[in-house]
Amino acid sequence: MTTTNDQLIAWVDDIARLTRPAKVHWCDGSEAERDQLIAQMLASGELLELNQDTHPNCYLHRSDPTDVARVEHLTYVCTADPADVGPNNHWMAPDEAHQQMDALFDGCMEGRTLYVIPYCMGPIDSPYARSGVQITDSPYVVVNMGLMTRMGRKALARIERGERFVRGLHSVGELDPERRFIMHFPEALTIKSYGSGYGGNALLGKKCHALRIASWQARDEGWLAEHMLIVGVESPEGETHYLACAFPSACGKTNLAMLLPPASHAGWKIWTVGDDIAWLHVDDSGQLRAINPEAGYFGVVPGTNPKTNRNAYDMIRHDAIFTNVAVTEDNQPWWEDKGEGTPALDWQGRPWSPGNGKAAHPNSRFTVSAQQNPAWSPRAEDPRGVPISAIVFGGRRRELAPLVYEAQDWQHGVLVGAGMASETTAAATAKVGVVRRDPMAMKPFCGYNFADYWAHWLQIGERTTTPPKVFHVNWFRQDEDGRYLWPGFGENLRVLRWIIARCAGRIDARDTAIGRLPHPTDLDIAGLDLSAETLESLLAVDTAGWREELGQIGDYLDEFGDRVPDALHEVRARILSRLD
Ligand code: OXD
Ligand code: MN
Repeated sequence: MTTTNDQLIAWVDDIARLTRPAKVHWCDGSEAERDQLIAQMLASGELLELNQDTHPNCYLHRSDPTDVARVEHLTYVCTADPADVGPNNHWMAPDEAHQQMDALFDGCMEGRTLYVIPYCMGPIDSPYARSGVQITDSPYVVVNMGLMTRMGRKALARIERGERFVRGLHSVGELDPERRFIMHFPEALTIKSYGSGYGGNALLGKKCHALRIASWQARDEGWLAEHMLIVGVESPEGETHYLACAFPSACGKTNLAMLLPPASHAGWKIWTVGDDIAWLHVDDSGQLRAINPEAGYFGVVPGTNPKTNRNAYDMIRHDAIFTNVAVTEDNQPWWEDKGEGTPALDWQGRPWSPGNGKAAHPNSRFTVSAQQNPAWSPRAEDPRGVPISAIVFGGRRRELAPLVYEAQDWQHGVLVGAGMASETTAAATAKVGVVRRDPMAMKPFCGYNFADYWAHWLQIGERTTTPPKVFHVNWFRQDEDGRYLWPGFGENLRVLRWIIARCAGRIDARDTAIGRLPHPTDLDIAGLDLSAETLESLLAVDTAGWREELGQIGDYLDEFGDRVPDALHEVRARILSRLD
C-alpha cells in the first residue's frame, strides 16, 4: 500500500531519509496486519501472551521502568511567539526545537521498520473529524493506534480527498529519559515525540493531536477540543440527555462514562459516547454538539472490579492489551483492587510476595476497542455528534468543593472551569496528591495560552442559542479520618439525575454565593448509608474557605496577565461580594 497524495509521499520520504529505517510499512488497518504485528511482538518479547482460556486475545506489554507515564516537564509547544503558549506550557522556538529533535531522529530507525499510520479522529464520515498520519518505529504503537483511532485505508482515503492532516513523527529511540521530548508545532500541525513508548507520549492521536494540536486548530476554526467524557443518561421514560464532563487524569472519567446504574435505579441506562476526549461544535441551529474523536479506551486498570465498573471489568476480559499490570500464577492479568486472584509476578516481571509494594503499576493501563463496551452508545458513530445538555467540571478535592453545584450562567461556568483544582495522580510523572490548578482538566493538554482559551470559551457560549448549564461535582470529599463521604461509582447517577432535572427545568435549587446547590430533599439518597449530617456537609458552602479559594483563583488568573478576559475578573468579584 502507498498513496496518491504527493505531500504525504514527500514527507514520508524525508523522514525515511532522516531516520534510515531498514523497511517502510504503510499500515492498512486490516486484521491480517494486526495479527502479523502481534505474532512479531510475541516472538520479540515485546508482548507476552496472557492466559488465553480466561482472557482470549489478551496480551501484556511491560514498558521500560523509566517510561510509565506522561512526561509533562518534557512536553513543549513550539510557536513563533512564546506569549501564544502562555505560562501553562513549556515553550521552545520552532527552529531550535526542530534542530534538537532532528538530531535525535537522525539514523534512529536503523535496522527497524518505519510504520506509516494514517488515522482519523472522529467518525470517519463526520465533518467534525480530523485526519492525521503518525510515523513510528514501534509495532506496539501501531496496534494501540489501531484500537484507539479509525486507522488505515479509510483514513487514508480522507487524506487523499485533500484534507489537511496532522503530521506526527515518533520513535522510541533508546528509551533514555535524558533523551526524551514531546514537541508540538501547532502552527505547522506537526508533532515530534522521541524516547518514550508510553501512552500519551507515544500514541500521538490521543493527547498530542486530539488535545494539544486540536485545541489550537479548534480556536482558529471556532470549536473546542476538550479533556472530557461524553455520556448519555436515559431515564426510564426514555428521555436521554448527553453530558460532557471534564475531570483531570485518573479521576474516574472512564468509570463515569460507563457507569452501571445501581439496583435502586431500575430502568435507567447509561450510554458511553467517549471516556476521555470531546470535540465540541456549535451547529447551525446554535446547539452545542459533541463527537468523541477516539475509537477506543486507554484506561487506568487498578481499581477496576465488578463493583466499581462492571462494564469495564467485562470489557477487558478479551481482545485487550494490558500495559504494566501484574500476572497471577496461571498468567491472568492482575491489579490492585481487582477483587480476585493473587499476583505472582509484578509489573516488571519480578516475583511478587505480600509486603513487596504494589504489584501492578498505579498507572497501568488497558487498551480496548470502544465497541467492546457493553454501554457503547449507538450514537457514538453519529457524524453529527450528540447534543450536549450540560457541561460538568470536577476535581479530586478532599475539602471545600461540595458534591455538586450549578454555575449561575455560562460566564460563571467558565470561571468555575478556569478555577478548577485537583490532587495530582499517577497519570503523570510527578508528586501524587498535591492540589494544583487544572483549568477545565486541560493543564497538561491545552496547546495555547489559557487566557486566550478562556476568551474562546466565552465566545463559544455566545454563539449558542442557549448555552448548556455548567456544573461542578466532587466525588472525593473526605472526613478528618480520610473516609470518603460519598459512595461514588454507580451512585454518582443520583447526582447526574439532579443535574438532568435542572437542565430539563423540572426542579429549582438553593441559590448560594458560589452557585446553585440541591435542596437536600431533591437529591435521591434512598437506600444509601448516608446520614443527614453527612449530606449536609457534602452540600455545605464554607464561606471562609471559599473566600480564600477565590483569592487563590484571583492570584492564579493574574499569572496570565492582561490577556485574561475581563468577564472572568468581574464574575470573581461578583462572587466575592456575594460571599461577604
Ligand atoms: C490519559 C490521561 O491517559 O489523561 O487519559 O493521562
Ligand atoms: Mn485523559
